[in-house]
Amino acid sequence: MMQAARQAVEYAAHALGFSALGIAPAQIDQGPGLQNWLAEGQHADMEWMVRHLPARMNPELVLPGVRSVIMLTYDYPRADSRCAPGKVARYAQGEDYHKLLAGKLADLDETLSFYGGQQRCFTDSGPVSERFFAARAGLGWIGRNGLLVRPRGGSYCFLASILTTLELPYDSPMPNRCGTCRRCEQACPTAALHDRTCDARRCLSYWTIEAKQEMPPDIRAAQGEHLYGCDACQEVCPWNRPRPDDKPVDPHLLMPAPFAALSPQVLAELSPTEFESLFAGTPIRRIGLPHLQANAAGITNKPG
Ligand code: B12
Ligand code: SF4
Ligand code: SF4
Repeated sequence: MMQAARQAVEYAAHALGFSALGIAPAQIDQGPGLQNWLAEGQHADMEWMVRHLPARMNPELVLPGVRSVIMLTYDYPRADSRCAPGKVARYAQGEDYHKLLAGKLADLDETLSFYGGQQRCFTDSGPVSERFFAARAGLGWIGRNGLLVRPRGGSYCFLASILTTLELPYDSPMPNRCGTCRRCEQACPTAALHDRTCDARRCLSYWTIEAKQEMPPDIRAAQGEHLYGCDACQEVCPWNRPRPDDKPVDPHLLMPAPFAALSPQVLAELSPTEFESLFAGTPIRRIGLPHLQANAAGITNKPG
């Protein structure tokens, strides 16, 4: 019966465009990594991470009776589609993935309910250690850039999680294949990577997206062309090189042509109406116009 539930959810996930699925037991020691990271203040001002800690450490608090965590990957583009200066992280080039994946996860929830399961589904939105469970579910390993890296497909993917009360057949973790490579650590413009995670206080992704305060001068000096997010620690990863068997990605995640061509100078001068019409329904809208303008100004105001 539980093998049948696994087959059904795998089949449905594949049909919905997920690139892989793995399953881990829910009650499993996650180690001290997250607590230590928080205790050192590496979360900067993301205080919600502290509030989530008990639930992150104990999935039972998120879904009573939870037995399994189903982890899924959904691929986003490997190519940087901007033709104007100013880099936008690949994950944020198209539509908002939270909305795109929510409907698909609701379909998988329905499939599992048919087998008697109760579920809670998340993608980057809930108190679940998504990278930890993805690695434990055998989808890849945690690279020195802190991300889940897959032997086929590298790290350019979203993770989504389904907590379920069903006890499903589990997968085994795979060995770490970073070897002696340290390209990601060397490529990080702000030296934010240590011990297979990044220190948000130094990470350009944090400063260009999440931060509620002004970028400090040393980070501003290292901002380079980064307009929204940062892929520097992924661009250099050998596992992200294009492969002949790469499948086309969901067209909803591709960058619309008008945005691809807008220079940081033009973005810094956008009106609220123009901002809405360009970015409604995209991850970029979340940061709001003033933050995008500050990021754009940080690129254009650099001494030549
Ligand atoms: C907070 C957060 C951020 C913060 C903090 C970054 C960080 N260091 O985690 C900021 C805003 C900086 C950020 C940036 C980015 N993020 Co982010 N982020 C998150 C979020 C919400 C929580 C991550 C977290 O808890 N971090 C704290 C660390 C300590 O916890 P952890 O990474 O889960 O670490 C656990 C494991 O790694 C494990 N562990 C550590 N070492 C080892 C070793 C072994 C052997 C094992 C088994 C386990 C293990 O222990 C830890 C505790 O459980 C997750 C979604 C989620 N709910 O998980 C997305 C998430 C990690 N982010 C994601 C992405 C795409 C990014 C960016 C690439 C976006 C961009 N292009 O700008 C960058 C990459 C930065 C980087 N190199 O990490 C994806 C990653 C996809 C992938 N392939 O891994 C996620 C999963 C969102 C999603 N659902 O798709 N992010
Ligand atoms: S996202 Fe950029 S700043 Fe953050 S750890 Fe990776 S390379 Fe460094
Ligand atoms: S760049 Fe090298 S060290 Fe970093 S994640 Fe990729 S393989 Fe691992």
